[in-house]
Amino acid sequence: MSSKQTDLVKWIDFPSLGDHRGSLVALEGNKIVPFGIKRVYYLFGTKPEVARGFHAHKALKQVAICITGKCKMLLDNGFEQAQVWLDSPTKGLFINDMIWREMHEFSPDCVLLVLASEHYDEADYIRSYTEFKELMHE
Ligand code: T46
Repeated sequence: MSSKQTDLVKWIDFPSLGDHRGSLVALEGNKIVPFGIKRVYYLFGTKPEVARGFHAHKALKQVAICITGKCKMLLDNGFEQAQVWLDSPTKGLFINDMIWREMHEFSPDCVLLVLASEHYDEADYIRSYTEFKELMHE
């Protein structure tokens, strides 16, 4: 394994604090979420035939959670790929830095919540797959 190659699929199981009224999941930075949370955003109104992502981040770490519905996440560390379904509000997918990601096959009801370790910074994006592969293999 190259020193740059990171594990692709890392799930975090969130405890569900349920009672007769329903369920509740609490997400705390630097506890169950393995970084301080600086930003939260969510995708909704997505379309099954419209894929998103197609980039990597130089430094950003994220946890993605499908609160409702489902979508397929493709992850690529420059050496291997994995595809997983995000389909549970009690499971988070940790996405490390320098991982290419694509989101496909959103269900019409999908709400994808993302917790991010940094504020938004377009300069942190690598939007060329060729450049990403070159960086991972140099
Ligand atoms: C990621 C996947 C899972 C902002 O202004 N602030 C933000 O915090 C974000 C995330 C986006 N934007 C702007 C940038 C674009 O003009 O919102 C627009 C859509 O963003 P983008 O095309 O990057 O969206 P996705 O769905 O391709 O990717 C997003 C995140 O950007 C990315 O970090 O990992 O969701």
